[in-house]
Amino acid sequence: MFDMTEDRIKRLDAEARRILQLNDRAGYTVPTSGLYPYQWNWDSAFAALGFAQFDIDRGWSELETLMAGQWENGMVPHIQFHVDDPGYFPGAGIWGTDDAIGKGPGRVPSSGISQPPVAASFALRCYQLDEGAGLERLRALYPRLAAFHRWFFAHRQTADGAMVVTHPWEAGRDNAPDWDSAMAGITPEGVQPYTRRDTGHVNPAMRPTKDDYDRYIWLVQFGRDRKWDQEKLAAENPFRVADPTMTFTLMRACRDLKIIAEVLGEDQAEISGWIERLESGAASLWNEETGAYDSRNEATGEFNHCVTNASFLCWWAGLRDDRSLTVLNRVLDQVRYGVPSFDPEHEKFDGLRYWRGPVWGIMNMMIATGLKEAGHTVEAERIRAATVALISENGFAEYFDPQDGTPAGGGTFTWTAAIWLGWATPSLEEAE
Ligand code: 9WN
Repeated sequence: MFDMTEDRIKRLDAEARRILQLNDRAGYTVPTSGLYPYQWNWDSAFAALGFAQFDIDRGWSELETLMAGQWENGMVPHIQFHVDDPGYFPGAGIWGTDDAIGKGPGRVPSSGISQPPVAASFALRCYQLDEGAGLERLRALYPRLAAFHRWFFAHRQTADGAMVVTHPWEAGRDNAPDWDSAMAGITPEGVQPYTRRDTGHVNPAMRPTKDDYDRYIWLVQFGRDRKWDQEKLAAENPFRVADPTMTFTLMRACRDLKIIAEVLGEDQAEISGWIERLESGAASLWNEETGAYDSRNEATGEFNHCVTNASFLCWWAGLRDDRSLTVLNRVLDQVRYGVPSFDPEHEKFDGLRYWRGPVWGIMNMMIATGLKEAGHTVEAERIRAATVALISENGFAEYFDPQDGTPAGGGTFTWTAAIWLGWATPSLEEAE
């Protein structure tokens, strides 16, 4: 189905492998050098998927360094600052997690929030590529993965079982319109003077605005002032948004963790309970008015009326409820390259500004994988073919304009290379 020569496919595969190796810092992978010089949580799990296709040992070790940064309370932080780099802001000193409650001694310096928990899903993928030999590595990771999931239920759960984010960065969709209502409730007073580094690497029109950044830093200071005490943050943080990204990635991760538990002969009762809670949480995020899953501002209890790429992670989560198909097809018809991060028909759509319009390879991958598993092969293949075209025409960028494919953000990007190798590349079909 792909109009590409074998030689072209081989060159793209080689380029993707080269990017992973270029971003490899011996044991962990940076998303891209310059812009993101540290180990990010969900980027790292995607990197494991990419490495697993050609170097399974490196796939496992990526997950092992990621989980080694786990706090005593179970949280796996969104950034691990292995070596100091002035090219990124905010660094370890601004997060101030040295004396954070729940961190524990001897941990790698880190941020104080987490990110979508996709690690268990890619640990399972590593094992599927390494059955037998990988068993002991899977066994060693299991208690850490379980503790990570348990942390979400202890500290990120709404009354109805959905998962909240406590900072836009926690969702991994930094400036998504989902956060606008909660961000408007913050007056960023007392933010210490700072210099952004991201806009020195990337065109500012492709990045969040200053208004957003002031609030990002205000929220970091808010957490730091409370020593990242989750009890206090749950009671006082004005930013708590029930989020489909967190809810759906955790639901998938719990289903995958359950399969891992079965492989290892571990008891699955606790995980089954988690999945049930998440199913009830997901039900609470269905917005009849938009015809899609939505985020909800917990301060007001109101939906944000945002149709985003996270809305369509429902199939990745294992939900077999097809009410979102109509809206998905409407959105797919508006753009060329898969599922944009925001509804192209919305007045706030901005095709280049980060999570307010651009298309992201990782989201296309999770959405299409879920669709395929649910039997929606037409939509799944449509998204995959669009991603193959996108990357082969525009390279391995961080994200892209969904209409014309303009590459945006950082280049030579780890997770774009990873999903190429682990999902998009036509050479996977030949291997089948
Ligand atoms: C803040 C690394 C990360 C991704 C996020 C993406 C972006 C960071 C930033 O880059 O966020 O965490 O500084 O913009 O939004 O999903 O994990 O690639």
